[in-house]
Amino acid sequence: MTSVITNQAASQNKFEKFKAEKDGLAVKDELEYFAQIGWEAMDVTDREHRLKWLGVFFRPVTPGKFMMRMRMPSGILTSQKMRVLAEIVQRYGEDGNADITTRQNLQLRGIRIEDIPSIFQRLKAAGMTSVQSGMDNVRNITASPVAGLDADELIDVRDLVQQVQDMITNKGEGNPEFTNLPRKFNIAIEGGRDNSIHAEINDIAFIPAYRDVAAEAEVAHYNANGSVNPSETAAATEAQRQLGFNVIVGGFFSAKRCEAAIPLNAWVPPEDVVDLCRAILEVYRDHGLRANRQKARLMWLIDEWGLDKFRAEVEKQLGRPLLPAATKDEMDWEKRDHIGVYRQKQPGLNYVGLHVPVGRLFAPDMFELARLAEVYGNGELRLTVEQNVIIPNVPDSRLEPLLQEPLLQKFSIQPTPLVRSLVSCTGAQFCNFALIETKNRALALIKELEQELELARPIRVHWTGCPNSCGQPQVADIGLMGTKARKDGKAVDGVDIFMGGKVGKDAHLGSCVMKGIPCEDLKPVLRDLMIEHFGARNVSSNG
Ligand code: SRM
Ligand code: SF4
Repeated sequence: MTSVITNQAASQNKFEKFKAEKDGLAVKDELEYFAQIGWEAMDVTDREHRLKWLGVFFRPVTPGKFMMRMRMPSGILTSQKMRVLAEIVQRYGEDGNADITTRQNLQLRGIRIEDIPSIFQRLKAAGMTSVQSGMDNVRNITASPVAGLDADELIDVRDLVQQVQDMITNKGEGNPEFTNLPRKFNIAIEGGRDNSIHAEINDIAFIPAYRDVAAEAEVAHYNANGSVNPSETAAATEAQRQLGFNVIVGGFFSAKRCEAAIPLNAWVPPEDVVDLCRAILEVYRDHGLRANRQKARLMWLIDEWGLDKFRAEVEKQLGRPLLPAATKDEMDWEKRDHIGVYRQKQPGLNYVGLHVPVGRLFAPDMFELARLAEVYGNGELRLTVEQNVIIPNVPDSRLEPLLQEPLLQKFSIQPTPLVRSLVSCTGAQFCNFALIETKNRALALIKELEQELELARPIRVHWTGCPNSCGQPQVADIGLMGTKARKDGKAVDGVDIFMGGKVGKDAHLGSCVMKGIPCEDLKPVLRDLMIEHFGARNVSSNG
């Protein structure tokens, strides 16, 4: 079934026009042809837009060297998969690298169009896909990076995440049912207690919550009889509580507007997650606003309709009523960053979180990570939304030798406190939306600050190169958003500063507190903020 676009205004938007002319996914059958004619001869819309439906991104900053965005459900991959990806980027020498993204994913760089058909074959053989990872599609589905390992988790969501991805992408082959959404769409499924997925910034997020079956039975009985029969209530409490998810919807960041997700007032058992995702996506696909791309994310539809109508339409699409949300959810921990060594729920096993500075990997790092995962763990690797990597399933007896491995000098389990929590989007090195360079600048500046400050605790600094907010400055202790500032009458690289972001339990978004700080003047500003708000001290003032 192809999508039904009911919004009449759709025809006004150039993106809607080219999607209506030819579905993005159609370029899948033309890859051999593109490889033959080369990137310069390709139709511009195919090259710069439709290829993103396959996860292949033309980079105007590095013409001819494409970026490939994978899908990594729950951020999980195997050593074999990592090796295949390493071999791909290795081919491109200095141009090739890979970034761990803020959605627990990998993006490969340096890719030539002539290699794409064979790369796709290799990805398929290795059980990987990059399909529908860009443009008006559902992005990588995030989950706790320690799903299935964490002794305190409530629901192991790995299977669910895979099922949702399979439904949306037709098991990675591509699914035209969901290739013409009004805009991008983010889904996250949390099974743990610490909101490791930033639930609040997703279009749909599932949050663990207990439905109080006993209380519901009591209310139902009271409604039917006007009184409560103690013996029946006692029987109902037998079943006690049922574990499932509360659902929140509409969270997003864009240059125009940023919103935290709001409760849908719905609780679902795990077995209904796939169906509910499908129903919400269908409602969004068929009724989402399409006239103006700045007003097309799910929250704009919820605004237009009101939450009650939106919920009712979702129920209609689902074909059954939704239960109301549980009164409280179980996200009651501070957020963990998973860096370091931690015991797993499986006796005698540990997971080891390695810090990857600003998420940047090169082919030798990727081969080494694959080797370490095989030699010390069970070959599995996990990625985090903080752009780091976890080696799980390391037996106690293998821990010490793992910690002695040379790669752990580069990817430390004990990074210094500011570097530890640094996150950065791609920035001007590869992204044409960027107003400033981010990753290298972020790392250099934070290292300088570490020389000058003593820190009481990690401070989460997020950099993002433009107002699109891929680096999530609104969730940071200190968020830095690229802009053009003025200094001595000239336009220079600058940032707007965000503060007040809270992650984990009771998460909420930070807001802009200072505008247009030139990057060359940023260090003292950050130093003062860290001293004033986060208990940092000047190294020189110690004695
Ligand atoms: Fe993003 C567009 C990179 C996470 C909001 N994002 C882009 C593009 C594709 C623009 C482009 O074509 O150059 C960037 C690719 C640059 C490159 O070469 O790497 C880009 N976004 C990224 C990544 C790689 C940042 C990173 O370094 O980690 C993240 C990839 C995640 C993934 O694996 O899929 C990434 N982007 C995000 C997030 C964070 C999140 O999802 O938690 C957001 C904010 C949350 C949200 O979407 O609500 C985000 N990206 C955007 C937007 C603004 C969306 C909007 O509604 O206006 C754009 C621009 C757009 O879509 O028009 C954008
Ligand atoms: Fe590019 Fe802007 Fe996203 Fe950074 S925030 S990756 S500069 S679009």
